[in-house]
Amino acid sequence: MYDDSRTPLETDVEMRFGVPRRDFLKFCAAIAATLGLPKGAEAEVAAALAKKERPPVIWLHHQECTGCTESLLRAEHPTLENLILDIVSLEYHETLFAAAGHQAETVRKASQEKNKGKYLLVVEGAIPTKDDGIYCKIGGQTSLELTREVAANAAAVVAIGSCASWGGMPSTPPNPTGSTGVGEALGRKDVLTIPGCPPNPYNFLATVVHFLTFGKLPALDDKNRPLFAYGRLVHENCERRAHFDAGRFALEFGDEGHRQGWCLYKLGCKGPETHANCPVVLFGDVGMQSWPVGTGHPCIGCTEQGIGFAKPIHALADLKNQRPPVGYPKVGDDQGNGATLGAVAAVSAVVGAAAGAAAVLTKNIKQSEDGKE
Ligand code: FSX
Ligand code: SF4
Ligand code: F3S
Repeated sequence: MYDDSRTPLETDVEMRFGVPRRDFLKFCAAIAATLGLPKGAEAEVAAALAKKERPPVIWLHHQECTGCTESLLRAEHPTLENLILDIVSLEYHETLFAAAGHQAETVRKASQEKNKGKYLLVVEGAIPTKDDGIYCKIGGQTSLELTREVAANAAAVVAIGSCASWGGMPSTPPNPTGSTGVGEALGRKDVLTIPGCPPNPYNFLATVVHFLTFGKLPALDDKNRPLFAYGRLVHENCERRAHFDAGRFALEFGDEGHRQGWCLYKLGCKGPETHANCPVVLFGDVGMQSWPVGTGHPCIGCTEQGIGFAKPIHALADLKNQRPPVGYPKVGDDQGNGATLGAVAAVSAVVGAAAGAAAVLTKNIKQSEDGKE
């Protein structure tokens, strides 16, 4: 039945985004929540997204696997094509462009000229700097030359993924091409970073939405990561945290503890020293366990420079947080067995602490370097 209660703006939004108004508002609410905005801010987000002006974006690729773009393609709310067509104006993207060769480069140059000082430069992949950067060339220019040229007139530069943020996988020793991140390659301290291999697409979407809604980039930490996404350790929000606090660890892949969903700390989980919102935001919109630890794999610290791709996968994490969360997450089976595993784990934590077990478990615990507990 035709719904004539909608305003022209709302009808316009439905037509532009190709989704029902209710889904559009749900997306705005989810993004507002990801950004940590107060209740009611979703209306501001919706109003900003409904505006017709779309910021021009030039997206460059260098040394990488294209997983960053792939993870964005897997974001469902909205899908990338909605994002491209309706939230930003994607002027140049090597993977998604239909054009190639001189045609593509001409479009990029024209956009740089037309949108001088107004476009957003998004960089995916590390930049080789050794031997004048000859190890990666696009359209006859080295990555270094191309990025310098496009960055010169950009309103802001965003490094998406760990490769672009600090070098990531391509920069692992012996780093034969001298790979590094965008900020270091350009000698700039103002490059916003969204690390992760791949990064969570919602963190990128939320950053763009923040830019559109408030006209500025979100608050950043000392590594230029948005605080809304990287302000907390993975360990602080992990669904297995109750097991950690109770001292229940998987000791081998496939052992009883692993199959029961116990803590992966002793298998090398780097959640206790890695800042990211993976357990809260999840990946791929496929269900409650769509993140590394949820699938039974230890966090490798992919968002954290000096941890991901640097520290051996089996090495134990440096614990930065010794306090249990205020409320314990519910863990596992509550199919009529009385107490849930989470409740059992919580009780065990108290008993364990009373018995002095916690002191053994947290022997190497130290305060976080940044002063947070
Ligand atoms: Fe790097 Fe992105 Fe890892 Fe891959 O392109 S952060 S290798 S997921 O794709 O840059
Ligand atoms: Fe979760 Fe890893 Fe922390 Fe265990 S060590 S609670 S698996 S983040
Ligand atoms: Fe990366 Fe760890 Fe999240 S490996 S994706 S930071 S859980």
